[in-house]
Amino acid sequence: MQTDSAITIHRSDYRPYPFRIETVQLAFDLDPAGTRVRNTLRLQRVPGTPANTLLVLDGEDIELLGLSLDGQPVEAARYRLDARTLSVAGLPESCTLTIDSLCRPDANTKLMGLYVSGESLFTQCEAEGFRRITWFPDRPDVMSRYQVTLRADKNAYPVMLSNGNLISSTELPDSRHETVWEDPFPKPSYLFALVAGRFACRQKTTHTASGREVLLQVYSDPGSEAQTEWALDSLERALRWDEQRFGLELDLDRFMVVATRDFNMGAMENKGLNIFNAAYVLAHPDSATDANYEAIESVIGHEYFHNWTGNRVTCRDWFQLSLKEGLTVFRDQEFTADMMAEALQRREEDAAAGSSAALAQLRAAQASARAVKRIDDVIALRAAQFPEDAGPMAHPIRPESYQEIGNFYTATVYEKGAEVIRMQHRLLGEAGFRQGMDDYFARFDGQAVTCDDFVDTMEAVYTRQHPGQDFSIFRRWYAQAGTPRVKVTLAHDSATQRCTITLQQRCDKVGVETQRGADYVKHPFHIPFALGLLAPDGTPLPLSLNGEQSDTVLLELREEQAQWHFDSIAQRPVPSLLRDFSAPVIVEYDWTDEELALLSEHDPDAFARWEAGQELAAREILRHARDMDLDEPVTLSASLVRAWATLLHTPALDPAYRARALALPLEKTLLERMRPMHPGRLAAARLAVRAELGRQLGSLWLQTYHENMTPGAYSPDPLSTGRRSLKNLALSYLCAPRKQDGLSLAQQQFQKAGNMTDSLAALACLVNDADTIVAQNALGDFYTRWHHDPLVVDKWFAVQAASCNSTVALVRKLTQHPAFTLLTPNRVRALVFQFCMNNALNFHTEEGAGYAFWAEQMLLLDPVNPEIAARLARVFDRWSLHAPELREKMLAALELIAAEPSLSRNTSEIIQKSLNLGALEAK
Ligand code: B3K
Ligand code: ZN
Repeated sequence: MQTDSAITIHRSDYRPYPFRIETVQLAFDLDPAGTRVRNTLRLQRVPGTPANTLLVLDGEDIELLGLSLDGQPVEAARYRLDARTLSVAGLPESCTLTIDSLCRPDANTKLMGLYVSGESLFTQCEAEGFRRITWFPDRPDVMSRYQVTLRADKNAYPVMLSNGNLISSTELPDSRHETVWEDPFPKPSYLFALVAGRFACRQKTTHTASGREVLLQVYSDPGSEAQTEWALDSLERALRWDEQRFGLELDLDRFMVVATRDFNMGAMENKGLNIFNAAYVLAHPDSATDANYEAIESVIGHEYFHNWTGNRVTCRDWFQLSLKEGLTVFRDQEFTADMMAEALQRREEDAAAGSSAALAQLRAAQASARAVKRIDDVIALRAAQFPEDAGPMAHPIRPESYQEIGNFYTATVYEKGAEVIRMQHRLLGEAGFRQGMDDYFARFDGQAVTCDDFVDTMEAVYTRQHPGQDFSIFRRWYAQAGTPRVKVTLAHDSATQRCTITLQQRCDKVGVETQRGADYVKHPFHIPFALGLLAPDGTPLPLSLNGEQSDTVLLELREEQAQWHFDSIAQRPVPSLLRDFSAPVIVEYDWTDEELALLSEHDPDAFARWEAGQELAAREILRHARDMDLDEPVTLSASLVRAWATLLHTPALDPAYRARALALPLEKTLLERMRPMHPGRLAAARLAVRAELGRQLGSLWLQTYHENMTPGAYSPDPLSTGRRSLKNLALSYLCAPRKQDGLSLAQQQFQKAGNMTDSLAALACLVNDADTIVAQNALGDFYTRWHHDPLVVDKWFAVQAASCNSTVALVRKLTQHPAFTLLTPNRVRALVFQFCMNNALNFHTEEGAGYAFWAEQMLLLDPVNPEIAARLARVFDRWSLHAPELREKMLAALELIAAEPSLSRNTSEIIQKSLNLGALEAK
């Protein structure tokens, strides 16, 4: 493994940049084989900085063609060039530096900097891609005003876009043309963008709250214009929502979204010119699923919201990444929840005119809409972030150190970061939080700031609300890693009718914390813990806390342990814990199965109600994974079957909610509770439980399937998507026992489906549970119909890669398919990631063929696209906790990669951390 690049950067290393760069002028002569860039910087030494201070600019994989200072070439003795920096000495206090350079977009497979996708040119600069375009202080606290001139062949690149406003558009000789763009807002280099190529554009004009006319545009491949309506509508909804919920208006005259097929992440919030992975822009009912529609709205919202939380107020350094990401994820989560509620509100009129059953359904959906969104977010957090927070990459939401910042766009920074914001929202209340946000913008607009700056503004509001209290303990969420565990003890005294709740927290050292020595002590967190109590018959009990009465109380745990008393409680109650998932913690409480069944039927908190049923299922699956002879049929506990039957029998519950309640917990979440870990066994146990629930409750599933049809034209509204999700869940249970009646239903649905959600759900059932020939025919038909649409071809790869019938041989063969390429991250994710990360049953086999396949793909992928390779490397984060027969083969695969001499900095950091921590844990 290369060691020279293993430099660790620490948060405490931060030093302000010694120069200001007021303006940047960039002129591009665009050509995929060699693009020339002229970069003209207006520089000013920061007052008080020594006159001999070197100017150090970042640059990578670019060729220097010329360097001049105030119009004169800089002599060689005055500058130094190495593989990562250009340093210039002896600069006057203020000057103009001009740098000419060359980059090769068509050789750029990393998709960072300027690159080619299809026939077009795109950029991606966050976090450190701008330095692959030109030399610059490529750090977020250097903010400048940009003017950008783009020149290219007019036939090949009829559209040329950059940030801000279009200043001019000029024809040039030799069928070339030029556009000039100016961004009126100072920005860091990571928000720079350009796009050039041939595009279709869907657009509309609208007015901001203050009455300014703005142009909204969505650009995509020619021919895909029928698929951008939802994205453009979503953009307008996002604009409206930010005005209404946060009082934040669009600050530019135009806002552009451009879709590309080749993109490392979901999308990028470049000022006024968002660049998107096509998967989060393009949608048509025939080819996109309900999940795609929801994701598009959410990602469009996320990037749009960054315009304030990220762009207007940005990060001082990359350790502060969660300042913008956690906050913006919180905002996009709220946006989705509000959009669901609003869409249901709009249905009121239709429903009022219809039957009382329709109205009842609508009421049920309205009652649980926010809980459904909350459940989905918590499922994702537990599957991705909890394991991360217990493994070698564990880090606080504000990391202390990194080798490669690209590795820190993590579930922790994003999703746990959003939870930390949500806790502040819960502690302050909606009005208090809004006040805090208003103060944040009033104080920091136009600046590059820290997480502490954000918490300061929230703390000021909290202290006004709760005199004498502050966020000094709360701030530990930013500094300490790991998922705290909260152990709950309930004592009841029937003589005094008093119930006492004790909360006790602990959080082990994780990740880099384990290497900080014995004198590094972790301190208790400030945990807002929402609690309710149910009488043994399921009735919610009124509780009083701080003089207020309510069914739910918010306990604020700040010490290692604290106690609360509740009086007038006649019988020992059943506790409903961590309602609405009020903090990102793990609850420890020994409910009996009967108590869980009671909560699953009666808990008025929709989240805790869902949680109770999930815990019943989790216990069942874990028990089988541990004890079961995998060849024998499973026997299910009566409580689980009864709970599932009750949920199926309760049509008054919203279908979307029931779909979540009746689904089984994810393997990734359950695996954290299994020692030693044996993902394959766990997957087999989960499948067996699903099949048995399918068999025992067959007629109820069938009835549910038929009751939740969605006739008529496709609509991605929450009522229809909820019904489809329940119907398709029922179908998967019906197919799980591999009986003909279920499979015939799947075949029928596959043949007649009027939308991709139903088509893909049926295909998945056939691929997983039908005979090979039936499955192959369905896959063949699907490919024939959709081979021209890359996003659907991704689905075709993914459904095979994730199938319980898949094998290493099959997946390896699919890597030879003409449609497979390592150059397109979506394709790699659809096949290689799906298999290695989402197919525990066939990836984690004892003979180790899956691990050999992983190593083979790592070695191919790392030189092509290190950012994506490093994500794949994380498959073995938890290697040392696995059963010995798996662990040894995982270690061998990791060591094989570690031995590669020219490994990227990205992958090297992941592998090294994994090996280091694993070695400690294995001791
Ligand atoms: N801010 C981008 C992150 C891109 C980083 C890629 N290395 C996406 C987002 O969170 O909106
Ligand atoms: Zn973001």
